[in-house]
Amino acid sequence: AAASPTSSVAPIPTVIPTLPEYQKATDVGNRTLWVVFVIMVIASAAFAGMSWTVPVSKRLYHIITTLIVIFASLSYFAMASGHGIGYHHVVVTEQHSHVPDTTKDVYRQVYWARYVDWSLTTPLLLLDLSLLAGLNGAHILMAILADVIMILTGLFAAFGSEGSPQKWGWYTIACIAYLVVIWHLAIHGRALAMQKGGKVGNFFAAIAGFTLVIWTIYPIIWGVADGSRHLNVDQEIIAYAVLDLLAKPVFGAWLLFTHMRMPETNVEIGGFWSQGLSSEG
Ligand code: RET
Repeated sequence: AAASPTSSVAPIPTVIPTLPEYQKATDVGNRTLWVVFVIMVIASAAFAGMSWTVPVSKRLYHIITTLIVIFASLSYFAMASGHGIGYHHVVVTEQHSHVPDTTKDVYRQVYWARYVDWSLTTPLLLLDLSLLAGLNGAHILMAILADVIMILTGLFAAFGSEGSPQKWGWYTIACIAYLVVIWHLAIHGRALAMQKGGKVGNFFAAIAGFTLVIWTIYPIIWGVADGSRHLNVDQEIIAYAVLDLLAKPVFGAWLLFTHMRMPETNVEIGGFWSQGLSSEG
């Protein structure tokens, strides 16, 4: 719709800016955040309570798993009370056939507190699974570092500009890091656990398979919510809430209850862990 150079009237701008749009959570999203906060607190108390039913030397999974839900409680408290939230700015151009194109500034909420949570809790979840499979220190370290790269590059993607390689570039890098995590746990870890044979092998295959499915939904939700804004902020909050409940309290309860009835899952860690300086039961 460009004005012709010989036209006597002032040229009509080809792009007309319109009012900015703010995409943020409503009461529905906010209430969801508070509900998940409460569930995470209950899970923290329950898992901590369970750890007192076993001697210190058998508490490693309890401690790791309790910390996972404590970190989740902290991040949900932050998000529900309005902390850890930023705005991502995008300029959206809307094309029209008979009138000039319009551009709109869109400001969408980014709950960055999630990434702080995930950068601490996903390594701890991997540690639980690594100990169960019997991975060695080198593999545990690589899996955890690849996981931290995945979360931090995911955070960069969330604030990446759309008209540049930033957003989907960082997203691709995060997905590659995720493949490294999958290789260590689902392929190498599974093979190791199966070598241990019997119950532990089967249990690892089941809980690692569950983890793989749940974790893989996160980048999909990210793509349709943060990435392409097909889900609004409330829907995004609900989707992550369901996943977080499955990945943390449900995963944790499954692990700890199975550990209780299956002594073969014990981690043999001597010295510093179970005795320390003053030896205690
Ligand atoms: C992002 C976006 C970039 C690409 C990938 C992602 C993966 C995230 C995962 C998160 C898992 C979170 C868990 C939380 C526990 O409650 C960062 C979404 C691959 C796998 C298990």
